[in-house]
Amino acid sequence: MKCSKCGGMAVINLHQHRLRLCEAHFLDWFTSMAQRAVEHYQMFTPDDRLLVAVSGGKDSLALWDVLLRLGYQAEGMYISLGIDEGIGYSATSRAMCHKFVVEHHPEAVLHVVDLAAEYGRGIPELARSEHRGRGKPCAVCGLVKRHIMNRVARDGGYAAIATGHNLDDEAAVLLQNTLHWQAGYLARQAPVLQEREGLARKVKPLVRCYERESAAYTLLRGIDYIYDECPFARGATTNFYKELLNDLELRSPGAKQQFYLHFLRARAAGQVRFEGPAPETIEGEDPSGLQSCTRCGQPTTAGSLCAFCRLWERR
Ligand code: Q46
Ligand code: ZN
Ligand code: ZN
Repeated sequence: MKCSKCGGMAVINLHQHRLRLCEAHFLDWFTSMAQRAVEHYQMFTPDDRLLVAVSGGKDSLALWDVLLRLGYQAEGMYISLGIDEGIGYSATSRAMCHKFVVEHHPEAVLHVVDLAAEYGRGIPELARSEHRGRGKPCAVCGLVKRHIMNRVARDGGYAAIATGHNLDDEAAVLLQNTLHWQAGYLARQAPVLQEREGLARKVKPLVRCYERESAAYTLLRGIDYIYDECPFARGATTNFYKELLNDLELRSPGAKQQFYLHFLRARAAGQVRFEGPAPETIEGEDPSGLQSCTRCGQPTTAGSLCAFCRLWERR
């Protein structure tokens, strides 16, 4: 298999783009895909300070690496969730983030918030004391992560929070929302979520890259990452939709990309419009009528205390 650009030995076949690329051309291509998304969706400029949400996984570390190589002011932000479940998930993922800095970008800044050390409990204990958890701690975890990221971004004056969501993630969510006709979510699912009422701007520079491409990128760049998924992600419904889309992609290369990018284009052109109840905000509540939490100052509709602050009231 030969590289479409230089005729050298190709290491990856990008069926959906009809491209086969050697290592050097693939690394350039992946980086320019991110840069083009940043420009196309007007995510940020080189003058902006960014907070990159890193989990120790391939997508977020690939994103941080790409942004630093492109010269952006990108600081990392890792939240230690206190998840062990017999595989030391949080300890290993945190170690991967530190290893990335030491081995690839010793000048980079990594912020770490340790949930148990700072607030007294990790996600598994919090989920046990909270009705949202009901055995699956992901609802509580999502709330906690959104709140802490937003706090750090706001307190540090960052222009945006960048996350490593890739095209597979976005297409799976889109399929799920479409099958359930979740109009509020379909109206809002986007590569950029604008800043509003105390909620930081959020951007996803890898939305045009497939998951296998970010995996190939980290491998070729020699970036070590945590291979295990969070133990609580097993059986997640998003994985089911990803598998469906991967089957489709096998039969029809480019199907995932078309599904997602054509949705964005059609909505931007006004060819499709969605209206519906607004999706969850930072505390998991409707964003209309927001006021400030009396304890932390973040937006809430829940009365004087936001959902995050109320979490810590329960035992
Ligand atoms: S980290 Fe948290 Fe995820 Fe683990 S507990 Fe669920 S939400 S699965 S991305
Ligand atoms: Zn080449
Ligand atoms: Zn609060």
